[in-house]
Amino acid sequence: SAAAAWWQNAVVYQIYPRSFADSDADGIGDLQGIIEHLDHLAQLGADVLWLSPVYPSPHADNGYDISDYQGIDPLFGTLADFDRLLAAVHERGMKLIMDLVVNHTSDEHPWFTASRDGGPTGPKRDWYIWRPPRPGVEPGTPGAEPNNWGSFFSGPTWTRDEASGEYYLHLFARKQPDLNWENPEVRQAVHAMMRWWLDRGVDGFRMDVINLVSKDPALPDGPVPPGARHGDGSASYVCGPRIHEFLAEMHREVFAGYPRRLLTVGEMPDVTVEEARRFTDPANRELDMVFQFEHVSLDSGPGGKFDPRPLRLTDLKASLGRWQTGLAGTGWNSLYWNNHDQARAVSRFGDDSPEYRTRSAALLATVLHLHRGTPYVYQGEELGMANAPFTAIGDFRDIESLNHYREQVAAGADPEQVLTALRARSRDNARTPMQWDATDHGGFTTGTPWIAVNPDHRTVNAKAQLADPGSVFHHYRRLIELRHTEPAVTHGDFRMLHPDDERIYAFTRHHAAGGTELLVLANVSGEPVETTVPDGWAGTETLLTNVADAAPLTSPHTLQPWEARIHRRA
Ligand code: TEU
Repeated sequence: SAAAAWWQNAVVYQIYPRSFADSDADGIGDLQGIIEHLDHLAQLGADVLWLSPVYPSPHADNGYDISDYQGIDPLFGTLADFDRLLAAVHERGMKLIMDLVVNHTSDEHPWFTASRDGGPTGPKRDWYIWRPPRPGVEPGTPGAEPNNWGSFFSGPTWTRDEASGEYYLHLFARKQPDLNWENPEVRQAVHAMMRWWLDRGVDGFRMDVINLVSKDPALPDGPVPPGARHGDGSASYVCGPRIHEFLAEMHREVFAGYPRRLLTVGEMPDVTVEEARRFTDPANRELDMVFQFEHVSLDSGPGGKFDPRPLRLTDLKASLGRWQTGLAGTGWNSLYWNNHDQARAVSRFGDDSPEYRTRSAALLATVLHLHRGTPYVYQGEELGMANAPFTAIGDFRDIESLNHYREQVAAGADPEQVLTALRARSRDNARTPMQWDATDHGGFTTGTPWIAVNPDHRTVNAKAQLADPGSVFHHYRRLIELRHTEPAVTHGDFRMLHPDDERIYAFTRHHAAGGTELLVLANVSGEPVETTVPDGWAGTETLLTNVADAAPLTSPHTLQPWEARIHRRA
């Protein structure tokens, strides 16, 4: 196996710039705001900053719709500000990775306007995916789309261009046309743009929906799930026919040209563990790691993410355990509960009531960070930030949430029921501003924030938590420190214990080379739970707990509500 890479021992902190820190009072976060708060990341011990998109964009999807890959949106600052940020990150011994969004561009990107306005025979037509209407159906009417696929953001994946009468494909919003990766000129342009950022000094990329870029050119209709309005085209584009070829080519054309070791992580909806092993096997020279979605899909019903169901702990353990085993010795896992697309972990998997909020947030962190892989912390997660108390549809900003609401209500759904699902699952839960202090708007802005700050910032904020050794922040800091000092956290073999227990999450990490073994025990419930403890662990050293008065480990042992503890033995 290849020598250990620096990112195996690293923790990545994700910043969603729009919601992190606003330095110029326009209500939207910016690069200068990030620079002013870099010490927060350094105090936490983060090794890498992943920056969600900061490129020029019409912001139909908050920057995931890019109109210029080689610039900075004036909302966020300038290229000079970016260079200052990168230097400030490097001065602190951290690294910075960019968000690479190349499944699609904005419809305002010059590539797309040229493709559209040049018409069917224009030189850039083939940079995007254009098709004539379905024969036999009146063009422009529902059903005339080239196929039946539904978009991730509601409605069909096709929008008609009036001038030519043809349709372009967009797996996401109509303002996010998909690039045609079959065209080698498109791939070359993407590679050149990536080299431009790497030459500027960035340390790698997080690659947006990168497993969707290779489509079966036949674009066949997909099956229509019961009750759904559109077909599911995923069989034609999830890890499509040429995906491994495209990523190996990107590795050759881009990454291989840099002597320094980069970090590349591919975001991959619906990726299987078998595919992930192939993507992340260093021998294949594709990617370092992927973001998989299995563990954040277990609490959804047949209707998808807006059809929430209670999570069974046994399902979560079976899933994460399979990913641990599946990539062991070959690939590498990314570990996350949260990002800018997911509801807040403490509200979704923990207990955000005043009684157990701190403890359950710290438990979730303990369990995640002690799995084998690279942990990702999403801004505010290290404070135990919770879902927002959204009341009306006017409180939401996200295109996915707004489109879903509009579509469901138009189809006759009860608006209150749709809102209930949005409150649990809307991406806006993750996008309320960072809570820096107890002042108005949480110290995020002195202007009017683009989305309301969670009113709980009066008690839940970075300033208060830095001053409190029992805070969620300091628990994350200690977990990161443990990863940096105890090799078993990074390298130990993972073994799940008690797989059938609905309340206990327990596993060991055995590091033969270091002669150490770790035991993680967590009570994922609000009741005390007695659990058996494997032989030889009673009385061992407690490395870290989330309770003030942790009793020495006995066998059996009764864990307090939401208690988590890490033990070590030689
Ligand atoms: O997300 C891709 C994705 O599949 C989902 O997480 C998606 O955001 C949605 O929640 C599906 O229900 C990536 C980005 O992370 C997301 O912010 C973008 O909106 C999307 O791609 C398009 O670029």
